[in-house]
Amino acid sequence: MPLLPLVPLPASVEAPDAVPFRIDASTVIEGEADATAALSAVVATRTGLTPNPTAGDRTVVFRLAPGGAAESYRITVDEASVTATAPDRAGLFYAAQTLGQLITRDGDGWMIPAVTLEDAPRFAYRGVMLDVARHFHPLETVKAFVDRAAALKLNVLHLHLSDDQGWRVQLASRPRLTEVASSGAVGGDPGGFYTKADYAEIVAYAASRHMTVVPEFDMPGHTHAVGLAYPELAEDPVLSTHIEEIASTYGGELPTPGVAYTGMAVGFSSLKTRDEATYDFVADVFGELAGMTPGPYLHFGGDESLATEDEDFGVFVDRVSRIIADLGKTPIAWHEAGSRTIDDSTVGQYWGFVVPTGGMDDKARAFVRNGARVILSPADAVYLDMKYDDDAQIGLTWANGPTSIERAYAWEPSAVIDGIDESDILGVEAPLWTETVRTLADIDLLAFPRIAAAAEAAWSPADGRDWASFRERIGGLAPLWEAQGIGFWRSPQIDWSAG
Ligand code: TNX
Repeated sequence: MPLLPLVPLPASVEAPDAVPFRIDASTVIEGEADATAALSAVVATRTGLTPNPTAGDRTVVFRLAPGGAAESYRITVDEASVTATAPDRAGLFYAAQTLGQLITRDGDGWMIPAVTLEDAPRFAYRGVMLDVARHFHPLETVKAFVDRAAALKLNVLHLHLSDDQGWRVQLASRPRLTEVASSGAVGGDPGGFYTKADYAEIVAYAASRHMTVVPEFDMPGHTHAVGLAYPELAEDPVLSTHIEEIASTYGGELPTPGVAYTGMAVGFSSLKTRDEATYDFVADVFGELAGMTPGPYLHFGGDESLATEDEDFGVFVDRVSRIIADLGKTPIAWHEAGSRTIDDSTVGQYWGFVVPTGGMDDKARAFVRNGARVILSPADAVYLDMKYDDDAQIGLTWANGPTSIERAYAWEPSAVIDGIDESDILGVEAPLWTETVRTLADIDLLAFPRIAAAAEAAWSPADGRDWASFRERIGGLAPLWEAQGIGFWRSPQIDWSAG
């Protein structure tokens, strides 16, 4: 018997050898609205059928029922009915995603096999990040990415909204950020920005798929674009051999004050951390962002601030973390900020390797010592922007060379950092940086199938995870992904089923 193509792997599945539930034009899908909409959409995409919700003799029902962990759900499928219950709407939405993956076809038509299934997430924070700064990605692309991520039970969309190449969200308090500093991108490609209405639309769209938006304004480094809009806030670029090497390897001009940066180097820009005007800026941009963001987190970056004096970096991250906490939000910072005095509530995001190097694990442990938790984004496992292999057309290789699907899968969150155990881990996030990524097709190619590996690390019980099983299960998802128009990478490591 082939494995059921369920990703992330549910906590428990029993599949008796029994008559399946048939899906045809008279199948009724009823109950809680988000879940019925989600399943109806998958049924239509996968089968071409548009079930009639008012008449029929076989019913799928989504029903809230108390009991069980947040986001958990139960499903029973037999010949006569499909029943999904959950304590909350997110759980029912995830039940719909699971049912969508189970839809298959035999000689008699479309069906869902008989199963009894219980499921609940391992971690509360299950994220993907999209860098909309190196390349701008329009609203429709972001929505498509949300649909893809939510289908894998990911519940956080982290948007990297500012970097050296551009500022991507309009703010009334600092209008020049988008008027002056949003038109560029890596390689001289067109830039762009989200209006406040666009941002609200992303937040609402994500919420309808049970995803929380975590917005990031990266600082004090990664801020060349801020200097285009407000030159008085930014230091001049600091050149180094690294910056010169990147320019000669990948092309692009060296960073120049007042000129949009279109290259791929990092670590040359800094805000003026000793000027009070900078903290007025920080209060404005995060204050306005807090008002636009219903979710609990605001990310302030803090990574790779190589052009900021060490002592100044400490003062800066301390003050910014407090500004955000005073806004009633929980700050998140990349792990570099962990070695400094910061607001105790600050969550750390670890981007070192699966086997930590260079003391990055120490920085991550500091957040836990403060009493906060850590998000794991080990770069050589979950960075979706790495090449799959040396022949890949797009992607980077700095994270220990190319990242195969197997390497993206074969890591265990609680084993990455000594002293950071299950209860210290808020969750797992897979970032997609977009230096080499221009289109939704590029996003699909790099994200799929590795995003599914990250989703399984975030959702599934540790003891059920197994590469051979994952390999077979994602192979079985090919027909669904094809029907959904997802341009996944057809790795020769996977036996993609024809379905
Ligand atoms: C490192 S990891 C970065 C980004 C780059 C990325 C490319 C981290 C917090 N920063 O600035 O886009 O590598 O893979």
